[in-house]
Amino acid sequence: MCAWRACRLFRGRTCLHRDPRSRADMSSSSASGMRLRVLVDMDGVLADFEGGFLEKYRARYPDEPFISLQDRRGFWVSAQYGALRSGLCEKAISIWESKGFFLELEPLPGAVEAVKEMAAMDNTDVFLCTSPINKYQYCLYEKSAWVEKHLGHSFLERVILTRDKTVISGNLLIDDKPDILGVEPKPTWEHILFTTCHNRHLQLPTGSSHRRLLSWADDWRAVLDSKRQ
Ligand code: DGP
Ligand code: MG
Repeated sequence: MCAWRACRLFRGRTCLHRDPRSRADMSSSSASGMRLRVLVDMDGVLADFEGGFLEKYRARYPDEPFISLQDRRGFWVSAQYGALRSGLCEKAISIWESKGFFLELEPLPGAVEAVKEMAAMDNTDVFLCTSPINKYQYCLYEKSAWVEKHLGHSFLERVILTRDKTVISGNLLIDDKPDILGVEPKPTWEHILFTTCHNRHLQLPTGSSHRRLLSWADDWRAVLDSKRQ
């Protein structure tokens, strides 16, 4: 089947666009009937948001106190900096609102390799599901540019930018944010908490069905397999 479909746009223009399901593994998917859809967060999971933030914060504000990665607690960086000293909340925000911040983030160890391997697996659809900051001037562009730079052009088909991940359907969501809330009270995905400096010490509620990945060296393949049963 042709990978390119013609579609008719408003005002009668016709364009060609690539069908994201037109991959070689489509035939094997129809045999098993079950495709696994994995949503993978970017900041704190693929891209080293915390490390990049700390480096740039210390360079721009060398005389201000800072919070080492070991001492980071809580998802919101600005909240912890604001509690440290008045005025630091705004200074923290100024870092990720700056040009180049998101594009220059380093990939976390093993992240690029893991996502590429995952995307090449049979019956597996990977999407990058990330929440942009509201100051969109640089962030929106740079998140896509980061994906192209580190994962390649084809992964641009896989980028989902949303402030509410609960409305996105999938089997798994690998994300470092402990509480992923939104308008959908029962998201379709199971949240796998990806461990990073701010959630490392967090005690997951007893009896909670929350599962963790400690890093990309952890057995993410087994997590995917557990959902294929
Ligand atoms: P995600 O990784 O998709 O959950 O995106 C969360 C975004 O929020 C990411 O760009 C990091 C950013 N972020 C981290 N701490 C703060 C904060 O204190 N305030 C704001 N506005 N954004 C933050
Ligand atoms: Mg994140």
